[in-house]
Amino acid sequence: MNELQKELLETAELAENELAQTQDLSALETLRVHYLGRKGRLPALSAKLGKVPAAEKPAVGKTLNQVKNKIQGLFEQKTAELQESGCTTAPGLDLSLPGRRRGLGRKHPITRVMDEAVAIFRRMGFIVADGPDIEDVWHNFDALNSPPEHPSRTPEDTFYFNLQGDNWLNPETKLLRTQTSPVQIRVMQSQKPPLRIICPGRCYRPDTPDATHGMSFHQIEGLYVDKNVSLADLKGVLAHYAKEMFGNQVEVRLRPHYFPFTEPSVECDASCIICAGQGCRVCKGSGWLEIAGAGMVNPAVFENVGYDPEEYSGYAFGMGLERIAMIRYAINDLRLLYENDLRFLHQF
Ligand code: 2U9
Repeated sequence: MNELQKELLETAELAENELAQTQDLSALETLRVHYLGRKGRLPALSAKLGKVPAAEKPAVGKTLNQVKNKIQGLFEQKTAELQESGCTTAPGLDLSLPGRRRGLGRKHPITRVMDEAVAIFRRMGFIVADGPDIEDVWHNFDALNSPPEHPSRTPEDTFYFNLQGDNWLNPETKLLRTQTSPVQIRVMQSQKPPLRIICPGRCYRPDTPDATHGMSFHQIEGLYVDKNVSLADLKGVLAHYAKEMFGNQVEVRLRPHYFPFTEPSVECDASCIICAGQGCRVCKGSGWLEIAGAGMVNPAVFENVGYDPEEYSGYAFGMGLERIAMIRYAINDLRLLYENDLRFLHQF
């Protein structure tokens, strides 16, 4: 058999194999150009016919025609096949399949705890107030009676913008708020008592992240200012909040503490919801869980915003929401809340 004849038969076989594997019209067209196009494989082989010895020409010419017809026939057949099956695009796309369902979203555990706490305080007559995450030193520290030497004000414990020398002591320097208290300062500057507000929101502190610390956290702070407000009013509100949030059997206790913005200051514990006060791993054997810091607004704070401390008194409290979510949903590592792993978040 002549060399060209062999080549022609090999080409026919190759084309047949490749066609069998083709699943869509655009790939088929690419293949057609490769074999039958003007600069394709068959025209190239046809050109070689001129150099075949005269005696062999008739036989080789016949094979050439047979191969050309076969390949053309195969292409026509495959084109019809693909058009009929409606498969005009990539393989694996079945247009008759139903669409993909969008997964139902849900609230992040922190958002759930925040919404719930807000709802509890709203039922007690508190109004939600909002303010900027980027604050200045005056609203975040000075107005709250925080002394310049307080360690929480150093750049180790607060995120400052454009830090230069000791400009973090300048009242105008910008920072990321370390608590939501500056919102209360702004509300007091723009409104007269009586005032009953809560300030939920994100706060920032440069901690090294671990199981119980991140670089930001969420808080709800509350403030009530009126005539003749007492620590008993504060305890009543915190007790009612604890019962609503953790269950009716929960008791609260206040322990003395110190904050610059409140005087006297307390920390508020709720009886442990895991062991009902008996002592367990979660409450470290004490039977109590710390749920908030609080106190009577320091008269110096009232003076800073232009309220008369002789006429008005008030209480304030603050609580971290991550801690509540961790107790509530038995989460042992805070970082799980911020990794955006839907396998984790979909459980709540
Ligand atoms: C004004 C006056 C006083 C808000 C308060 C706390 C006590 C407190 C912490 C709880 C856990 C912060 O999230 S936490 O780390 N907060 O202990 N916060 S009293 O006092 C105010 C607020 C505004 C004008």
